[in-house]
Amino acid sequence: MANENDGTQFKVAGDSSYRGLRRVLTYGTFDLLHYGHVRLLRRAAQLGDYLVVALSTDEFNAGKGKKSFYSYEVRREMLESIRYVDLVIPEDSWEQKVTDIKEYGIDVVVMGGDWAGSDRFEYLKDYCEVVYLDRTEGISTTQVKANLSTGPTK
Ligand code: C2G
Repeated sequence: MANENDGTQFKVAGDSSYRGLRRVLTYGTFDLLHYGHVRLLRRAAQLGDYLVVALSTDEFNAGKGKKSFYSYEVRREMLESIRYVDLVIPEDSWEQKVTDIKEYGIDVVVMGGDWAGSDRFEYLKDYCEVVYLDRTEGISTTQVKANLSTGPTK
C-alpha cells in the first residue's frame, strides 16, 4: 500500500513479502512524542519483524474527553519517521481491535504496563498474544504539558 503522502511502499497483509513475518500491533495517541513512546515502540518492534501502530484519531480522542496538542496528521507524520514503525493506521473506535488483528495478520498486540490486565486488551488473547511492557518512568505527555506551562527549568 503506497503512503498517499509520499509514495512510500508499506508492506500490507496482501503483499506476498509480508507473509512469514511476525507482526506486532500497538495502540496509542503518541501526542508530544517523547522518549517514553519511542522506547515502547522500540521494544514492541523487537518482538517481531513488522510493527503496526494504530494511532488514535482526533475524533476518537474527543470521545475520550482528550484533545491532543498535535493533530492526527502531525502525530502520524512523526510516528512514520520513527525507524521502528512500519505502518500507521487510524484508531477510531474501541471495537476495531479484532478486525485490525485479522486484517493485518497480527501475531502480538503490545501495550505499556498501564494497560496490563485491562478489559480493553485481555480479550484479545483469544486472537493473538498480548504483551504488556513496562512503562518508562518519569515521563508522560501530561507531565510535559505541565512543565511547559510553568516555563523552562531554572
Ligand atoms: N508509554 C510508556 N511510557 C511512558 C508513556 C507512555 O511506555 N512514559 C506507552 C503507553 O503505555 C502506551 C504508549 O506508550 O502503550 C502510548 O501512550 P499514549 O499515547 O499515552 O497511549 P494511550 O493514551 O494509553 O492510548 O486503545 C488504547 C489507546 O489508544 C491507548
